[in-house]
Amino acid sequence: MKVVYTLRHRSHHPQFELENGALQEPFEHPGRAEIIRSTLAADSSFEFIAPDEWGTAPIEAVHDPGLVAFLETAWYEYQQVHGFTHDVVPDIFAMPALREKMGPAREPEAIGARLGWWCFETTTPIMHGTYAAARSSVDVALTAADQVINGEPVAYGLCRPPGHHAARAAYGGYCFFNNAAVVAHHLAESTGSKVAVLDVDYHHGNGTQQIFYDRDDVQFVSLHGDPVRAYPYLTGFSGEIGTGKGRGATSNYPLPARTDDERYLSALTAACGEISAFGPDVVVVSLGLDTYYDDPISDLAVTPDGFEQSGAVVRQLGLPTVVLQEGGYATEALGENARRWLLGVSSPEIGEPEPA
Ligand code: OKP
Ligand code: ZN
Repeated sequence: MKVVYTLRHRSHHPQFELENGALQEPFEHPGRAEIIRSTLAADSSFEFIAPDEWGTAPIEAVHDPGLVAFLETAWYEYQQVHGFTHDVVPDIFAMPALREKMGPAREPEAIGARLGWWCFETTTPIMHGTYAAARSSVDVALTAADQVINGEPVAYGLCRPPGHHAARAAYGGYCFFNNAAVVAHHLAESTGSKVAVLDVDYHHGNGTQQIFYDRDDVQFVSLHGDPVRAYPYLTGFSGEIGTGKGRGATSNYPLPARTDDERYLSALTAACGEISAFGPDVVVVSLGLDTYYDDPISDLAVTPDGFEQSGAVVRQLGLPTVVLQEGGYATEALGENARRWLLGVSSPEIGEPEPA
């Protein structure tokens, strides 16, 4: 299988995450992508290629150009005004409730306030190399999609930073640009095909869901920790099914804590049944491995065998498949968990029913 990777992800390396009112070691760090890279590199099933450069047009096809422009210059503007050398996070948020009865706000001019205009939470710091890394992550995703357009049955984009929380006009949740949404839109536009996005990250892919919520050419199907208890809390409920002509093209499977392989695979099989019914030409997988039983920020209970079987369930869709890395924070296990999922999705001998 082709693996698209670049070391440019390393220029985004948060010093901290501000969570629960405290600074803590970042869960989302360069070592995540590096352990996946080294684990796959040691297995001859995987062949590495570098990403092409795609520019900003495919990003601006799904994101507000103002978000792209902000992320391109935010660090430099912050330097000019404050001269700080540490990572920056917002200290004010543009809550619509603040201007209730007074009409909507406009984007502020002060850089500190602009941070809270474009960002929705505090665990996604910006530093010098953030924009370059986020752009490279999109390039990785689009290059993986290009492999599939050119006939590969499956390709893997080792994206970092992740993307599925990035909304049309807001970043957060470790995500800046929505790699899966950029790819799904690119596939739909450039090939005229119907696309399914299957999001198996522990956290609901609010950004991807939002971007396609009113569209009938891109389906969004997600399995995740129930937002009653799990980040991002505001989306991912089972009643969210799309709107307008997109009604029915969104499906959510909120899962209880400690969901094990058996129950996870049965939900995944149901989700894949909905994908087959939609009849897409290609599937994009947002591959979060934070459903792992030992993930430090999540509470499901999927094992490495469960990951391999999950990949096999997706392979049985029989569709060209673009797999994009999202979360997964049990760093030591992350490379092997990715390897097992990818072997499952690409190996005919895995997951076939036992001969009678
Ligand atoms: C990104 B991905 C909760 C803070 C959560 C952000 C988590 C982002 C997960 N107190 N911090 O979906 O793996
Ligand atoms: Zn996640």
